[in-house]
Amino acid sequence: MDRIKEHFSTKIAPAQAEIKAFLAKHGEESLGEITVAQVYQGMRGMTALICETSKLDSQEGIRFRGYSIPELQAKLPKYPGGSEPLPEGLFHLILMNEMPDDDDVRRLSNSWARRAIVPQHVFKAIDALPLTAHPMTQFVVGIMALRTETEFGKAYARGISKSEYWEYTYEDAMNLIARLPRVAAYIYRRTYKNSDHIEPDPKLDWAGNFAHMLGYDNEEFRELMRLYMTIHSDHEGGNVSAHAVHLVGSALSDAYQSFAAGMNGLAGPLHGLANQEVIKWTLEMLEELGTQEPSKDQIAQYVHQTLANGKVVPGFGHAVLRKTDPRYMAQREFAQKHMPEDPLFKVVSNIFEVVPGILEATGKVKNPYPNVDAHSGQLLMHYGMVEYDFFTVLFGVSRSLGVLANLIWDRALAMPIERPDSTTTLLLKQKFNA
Ligand code: HAX
Repeated sequence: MDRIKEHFSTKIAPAQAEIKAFLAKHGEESLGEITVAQVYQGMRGMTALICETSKLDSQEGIRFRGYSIPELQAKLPKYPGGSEPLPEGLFHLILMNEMPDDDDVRRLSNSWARRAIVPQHVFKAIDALPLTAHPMTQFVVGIMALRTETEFGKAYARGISKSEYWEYTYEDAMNLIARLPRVAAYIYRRTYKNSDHIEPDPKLDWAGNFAHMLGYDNEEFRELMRLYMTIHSDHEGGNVSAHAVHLVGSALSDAYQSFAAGMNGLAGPLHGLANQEVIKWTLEMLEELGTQEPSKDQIAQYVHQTLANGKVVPGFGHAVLRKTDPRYMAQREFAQKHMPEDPLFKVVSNIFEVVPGILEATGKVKNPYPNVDAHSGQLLMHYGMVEYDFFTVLFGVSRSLGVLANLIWDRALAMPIERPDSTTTLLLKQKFNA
């Protein structure tokens, strides 16, 4: 057993015992009532899942194992000479519930570099798709093609004890995390760079190597990738991608199958695809207004037009958050530090000032403030990554850290198959004599 796995294995029995004792004492207590509206309206605010790795507060935003993003930026290990947190550290923190040191992070970088070999048939499966296939479609095909490597699937077919499930899930999760940057970079280079592929550099960290394989080898872009991969990783358990992975995994579908399900959820425009929609909407606005420096009045007019056309303003609003997303602020600070004069950053800043007031005035948008997706595209565009259809794939690579850490815990804690109850309008009306 490798050292990381061995370290994780020591966490399982105490966590199981803690939950068992808690359930024995408080298992029958109520967490509150479920209203009819909640059942019809996306289960909003209904506590129905356990996610140990992170927790979202509507006012404050995300905390990973109790740490806010600014705290992570201060405390997580950095690449030598760098100032952004390393995603390896984030993964260690959320999986182990322990702040990592430099050795922990180096061990993870090395483990993922060792595991990063992608079989040729994965590239062939992607190559079978037309270049017009959306990068998220190519990504999901790549993930499913990787599934030939499933350790869990093979072990289950052989016949293993329930107590061993986590071990094979751990192997699949670690292999998948290690291989995703290669698959994602392959899709990028194939689709936009004439299949001029770049070999990995195993001496680099996970995110730095990803930047390198994408073809962006300057240190600032690597730093952006480290930050990006850290802050997009996990957003508690109920968002579409996290919940989809947990749900599908609960049927003992393996990490590849579960993660592919989550990525199909991330590919929806109300979720992760919003990061491409934001930049598309912004560029369309600039084109329609015929200027790269629109005034706040011009932006306001365009926002009103978007709403009048029955569309959402991408990058704004959230199902849980009721304040500006700290992930947005972390990206804004990166822009202020590295590219304060970037014209597109100025447009994004003006949108940030204009949109909340307009959305608030509609009287129906519960959160008028920007979410994580309102800023990421501008940062990528600044470094020349202009192919915005690809942006959700970057989000997906990062999201693997959170959802797969959770999947390992799901199997370690022997979480059962998920099967909530459903009802019908007729039954509800009968229940309330309506
Ligand atoms: N622009 C226009 N209208 C919006 C809006 C926005 N940005 N956000 C919410 N609304 C509308 C909703 O469409 C809804 O309208 P109807 O009553 O006519 O159906 C109404 O306001 C109430 O919605 P809500 O309760 O405030 O929001 P929800 O919890 O239902 O939805 C969404 C949350 C994020 C899906 C929503 O705010 C939205 O569509 N935002 C734009 C898309 C986006 O940025 N998505 C990314 C979210 C973050 C994320 O997951 N990233 O991956």
